[in-house]
Amino acid sequence: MSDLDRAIAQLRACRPIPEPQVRELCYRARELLIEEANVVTVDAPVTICGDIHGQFHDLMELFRVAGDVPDTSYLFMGDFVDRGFYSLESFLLLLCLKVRYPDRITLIRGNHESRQITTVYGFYDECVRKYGSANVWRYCCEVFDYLALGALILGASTDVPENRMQTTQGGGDTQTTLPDVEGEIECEVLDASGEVREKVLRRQFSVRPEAGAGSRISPAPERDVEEPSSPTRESRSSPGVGARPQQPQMGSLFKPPPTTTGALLCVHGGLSPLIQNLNAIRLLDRKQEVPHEGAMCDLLWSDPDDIEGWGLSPRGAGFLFGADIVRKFNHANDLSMICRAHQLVMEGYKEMFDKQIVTVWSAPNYCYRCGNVAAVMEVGEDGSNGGAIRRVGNGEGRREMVGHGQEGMGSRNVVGDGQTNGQPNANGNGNEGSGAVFWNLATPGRRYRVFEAAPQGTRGMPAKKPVGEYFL
Ligand SMILES: [Mn+2]
Repeated sequence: MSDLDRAIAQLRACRPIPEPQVRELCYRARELLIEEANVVTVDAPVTICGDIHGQFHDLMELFRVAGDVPDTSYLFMGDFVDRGFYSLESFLLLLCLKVRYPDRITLIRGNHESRQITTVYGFYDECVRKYGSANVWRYCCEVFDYLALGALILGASTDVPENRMQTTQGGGDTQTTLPDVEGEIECEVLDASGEVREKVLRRQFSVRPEAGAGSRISPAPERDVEEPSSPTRESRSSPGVGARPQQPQMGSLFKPPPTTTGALLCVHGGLSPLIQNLNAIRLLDRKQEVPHEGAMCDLLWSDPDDIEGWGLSPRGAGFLFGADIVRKFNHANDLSMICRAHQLVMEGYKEMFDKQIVTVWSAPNYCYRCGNVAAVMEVGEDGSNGGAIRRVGNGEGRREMVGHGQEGMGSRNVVGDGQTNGQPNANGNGNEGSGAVFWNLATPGRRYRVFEAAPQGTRGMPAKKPVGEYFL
């Protein structure tokens, strides 16, 4: 057994490793992370996780529910530390796994991976308490500076991913019986035991079991409830999920939903008014403490909100951004979805803006008192390879369709090199005037696994009340 495997075993038991080992680990982690781009590329299939906040036992529950590293490939969207009482063990375990299985786990930076924030919200105190000095905190902060700012998931499928964590209890299929439904499943929600809680068909129905009364099939809402309705917005919105089924009509504004999905951008917080494309993120000098303002700060601090355009954030850092900003950014960068964390959501995940952005939250019963459930999001791999858009996110509005004829051409305004398809959309080349219609890409097939806080033994109970405002 290597030293690293020994350290992993020790940390899995929630026992801190000695200071010289932390020093060595952080050194090796930095060597690895320095090679990563600001926006690291990750291939589907992958399981995407939100905030952990030092809730070590809940991180173990996450691995139990969604699979262990390296069997499952993971992407953690930051905020590993602060608030919970095991920031040290949580972060060091994730870091060990990163060094041990660099291609199976991706860590990106959250706003708490910062000297200033950890000094206020618990991680600094925890290190001093557990080691008697701030050395380990200092080593960890040096690693924070090297974490990537975002990740781009490529090769995602429009199908719900293969379920690798089937329940086996009862020796057979214990999946909740949902009525047979026709159509492609876009999204599926499972509980911690692997029972299907809800299935969403592409554009049509949401199906969920109801205790005692059998299953209920209900039409999906015309649009997400979060999105304010206005004629302008309606005409600009994606013809995808939530719209009424439309027959293919060449030349019409109302097209069938796109059959291909683009890349997914993962960041901790959200977008920035200073960032119009992914290359702008790639050009940042990230190897520093999180600045108080600017593009790097915004990516880690911003939140989506039901506003138009940009707004001031009540957090005092980053911005609020509306559906129009997200739609335009996703279109310009060939993204099918933005995944982010950073905000507590009671259901563990929340899709907004016609499913163009999702918040994933992975700290159940946040701060040991919020009563929320947590979730991870699984994205599958596009095995079909048909019509997949492989070159994405280059920020130049360039798109390629591979291996699709009429159907692909009709499904959105896809043109190789700046020609328009006789349809009123600028091909991402800047002239998005008042008549522009955005045909955004199909959302990826996805599965949310929802889980509750791990049972807390005496070790797991908080020793004191967490401090500060909940939304940080
Ligand atoms: Mn955060």
